[in-house]
Amino acid sequence: MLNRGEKGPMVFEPDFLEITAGDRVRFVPTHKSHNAATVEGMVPEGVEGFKSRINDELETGFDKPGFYGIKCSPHYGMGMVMLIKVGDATLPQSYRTVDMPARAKPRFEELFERAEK
Ligand SMILES: [Cu+2]
Repeated sequence: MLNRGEKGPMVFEPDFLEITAGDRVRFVPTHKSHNAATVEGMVPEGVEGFKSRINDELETGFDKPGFYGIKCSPHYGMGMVMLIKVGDATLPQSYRTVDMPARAKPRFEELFERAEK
C-alpha cells in the first residue's frame, strides 16, 4: 500500500495478482494510514472476506478459486483498489455492477480487462 505509485496517488502495488488456490498474500502498509479489505459483492460465494486494521500488516490465505476485489477502506473514494484472481476462474458479471465510488470504477474496469486476457 503506497501513497503514490506508478499509477498515481493511493495505490496497491501490484494491483493485480494471479495466484493458486491455497496461496497466501501479505498486504504491507509501506506508507501509513492504509488497510486492505474485501469489497462487498466481490468475493467468491461463501467467502466471508476480511478487513485489516489501518497500518497493520495482514497475511491471509486464498483458498477458494475466484476473484477477490480488495480496497483500502479510507481511500476507496480515491480509487485505491486491487484485484486478485485465484485459480481458474471466470469473472462474474455481477462484479461489474457493484456499487462503488466514482474513482474506484475505472480502476476496477481496467483490472477486469487485464484479468480476462
Ligand atoms: Cu489507503
